[in-house]
Amino acid sequence: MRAMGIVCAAAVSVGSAQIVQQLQNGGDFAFKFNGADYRITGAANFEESFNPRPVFKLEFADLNNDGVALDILLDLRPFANIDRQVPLFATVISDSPNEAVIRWSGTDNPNICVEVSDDGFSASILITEVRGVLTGRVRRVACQADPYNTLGRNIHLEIVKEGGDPQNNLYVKANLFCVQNQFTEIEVNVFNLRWAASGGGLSKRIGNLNGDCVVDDADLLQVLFNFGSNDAASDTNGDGAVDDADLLVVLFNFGSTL
Ligand SMILES: [Ca+2]
Ligand SMILES: [Ca+2]
Ligand SMILES: [Ca+2]
Repeated sequence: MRAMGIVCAAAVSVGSAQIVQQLQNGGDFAFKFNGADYRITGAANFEESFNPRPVFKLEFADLNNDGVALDILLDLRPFANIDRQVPLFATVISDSPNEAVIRWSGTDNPNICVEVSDDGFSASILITEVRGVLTGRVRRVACQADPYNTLGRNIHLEIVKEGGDPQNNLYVKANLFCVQNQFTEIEVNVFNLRWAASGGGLSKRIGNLNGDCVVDDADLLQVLFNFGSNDAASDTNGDGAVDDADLLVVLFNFGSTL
């Protein structure tokens, strides 16, 4: 009877949690960049556009230790082939059981000389400053297949861009040819950002091994059939072994659904 009590409590807590907690529970999200425009001013002057990029997965972490584990490292490689990750820290603007608004923002001072190549622009530049802000509205949707086929589990949260350029932009300060003086300085303003994302779902960490919308006997059987092996798909805590710890994770969360 005691076990049943734990099972019921877990099932209720997932369904009624605030959206921010639900997004955090997923551990990561799929980010789709659909394009943007950018304006370069200073030592060079022109305007161009970024094309859409393939979907990539962004892991959540609490990088600034403020208790909100929704911070991300935005990889610049997909955008301009720049080997640098910019930390964007999450701020919760609003939160409820059905909808939340989250802002990711951060500043980075890499001081690295890189060869950038992108749609319409190619040069070596010294990047001195990167600033970014993304604002998204997170909405609860029916638990369903990940539309971007990236996370390896079903999702139940979609994230759409919230607000205009002030809430969604990227700024880069750099020097052409990696020579730092006033004659080589350029500023890059990225605007009209178009993006969308999806996340949430029930993660493997809480015992949803098959990636569907419930922790149930299918997950339990998967642990039992792989018990004693090192099957990564059945390893809830990622310690390389399928053992009683994983079995307990499934049992404690048994009945959790979205
Ligand atoms: Ca944080
Ligand atoms: Ca399942
Ligand atoms: Ca394990």
